[in-house]
Amino acid sequence: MLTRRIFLSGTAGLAGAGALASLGWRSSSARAGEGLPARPPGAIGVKHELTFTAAEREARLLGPSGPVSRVWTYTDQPFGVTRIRLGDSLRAQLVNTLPEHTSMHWHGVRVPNGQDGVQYLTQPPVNPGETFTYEFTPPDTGTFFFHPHCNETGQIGRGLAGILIVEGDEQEPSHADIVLANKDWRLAENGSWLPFHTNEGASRAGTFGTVRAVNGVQEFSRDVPAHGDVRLRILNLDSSRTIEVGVEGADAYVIATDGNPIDPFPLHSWKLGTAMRLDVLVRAPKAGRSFKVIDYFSAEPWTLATLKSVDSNLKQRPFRPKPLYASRVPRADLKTAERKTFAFSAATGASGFVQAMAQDDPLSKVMLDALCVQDATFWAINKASWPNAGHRNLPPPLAMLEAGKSYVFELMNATPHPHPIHLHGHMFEVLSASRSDLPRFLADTVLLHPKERIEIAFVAAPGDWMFHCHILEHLEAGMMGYVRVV
Ligand SMILES: [Cu+2]
Repeated sequence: MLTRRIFLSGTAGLAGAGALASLGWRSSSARAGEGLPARPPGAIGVKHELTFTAAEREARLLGPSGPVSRVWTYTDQPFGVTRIRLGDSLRAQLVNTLPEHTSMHWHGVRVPNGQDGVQYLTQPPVNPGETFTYEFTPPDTGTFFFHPHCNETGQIGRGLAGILIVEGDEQEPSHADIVLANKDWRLAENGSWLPFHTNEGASRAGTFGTVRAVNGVQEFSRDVPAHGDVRLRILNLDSSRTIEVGVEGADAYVIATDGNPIDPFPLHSWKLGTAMRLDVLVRAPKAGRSFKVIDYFSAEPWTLATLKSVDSNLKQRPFRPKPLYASRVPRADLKTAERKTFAFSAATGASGFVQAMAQDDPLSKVMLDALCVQDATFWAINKASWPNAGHRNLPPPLAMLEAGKSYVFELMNATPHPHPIHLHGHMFEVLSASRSDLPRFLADTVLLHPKERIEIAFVAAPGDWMFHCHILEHLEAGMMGYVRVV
């Protein structure tokens, strides 16, 4: 099942007493996640040898008595959860039994570039009948996921995504740890798939599903221990939909953004564009009561999950979440950081990618295929659109960076639509956002609102790293590029 450890034994309460502290934002001079406790020396890591078979499987997505749909998944169920601990290593074999090529991109995990799972850029496509083995030791704790990087609308649209949790960040164990993966299904009434890509959606805010779901089901609910501390790991795995997460019926604190620990602060609401995650700690109410996780971004508030308290041996006590152990992400030196500007806009028609690549550039030998992009181009980054099927070479990088050097990227949205912007292989600090009132936080994907300017800072790691909007139809229609770090 999708949860584990639903009832931990023992009654380890939170130490100390006192009224609910008002934590509020940290002052603007504080860095995201600074001042969190250091992690005690860890245990020796475990080696996990796992097999993920990308396959077509049957699922009743419209309910237990509904028709069968043919999902594409890595495991028996969509969005299977793999849990490891910090220091553990992963040897993950991808077996492709699908009718088209695929890969596994480890979203948010700071992997070596060769393990990043981007067809054509970091590895050859894994063709039908082939296997590919990924090997790495995740350097950070947190809530991550993995997915293919070509035909993302069609493959993720059918359910091809998995969740990776790296544990070891809790000073005090929570009493329940529940994954909530938001993803709509785009289904006809007979359970067959509707087109995942439409020009209408791709040129606007994306094509939306017809059936809302969390963890694959339409009304997700779960029992939790009364008065327990419930950790919710909320992932937005949808192709298009932005959600704005809140909790009703219980006190809730944000404890991590995209898996990165943050000084806990009360959750009012938090927007998650596609691919973004939020870890929340909720104090469950007394037995018989329930609390709800709500999406306020919908036309009407939408219940993502209902959590119902059942009898436990925990006592009522003050709720003051202890912060998670501090992040290990290297912090940019803002005094020496080099600034670069990226404008996200509609396609100009002028191709930024026609400049020829040097013959000896290894990428010039690599050809794109029609599976990675759609034939219509609507979007661009710095006036360059990711080439569609008519262009056989990868484009040149959007920027050349120096490994180990600090950068501030200024992201500017020149469109009337929000774009969740993702940089592979890094966690960056969100320094400022012109249209959002946000604390500083660490992230791998940031929601860039219409006409907004956002500054992010990071230390560059070597490799070719994709840099793109995570609305899947937007990246397939041009809003994608990469940076080269040498
Ligand atoms: Cu976009």
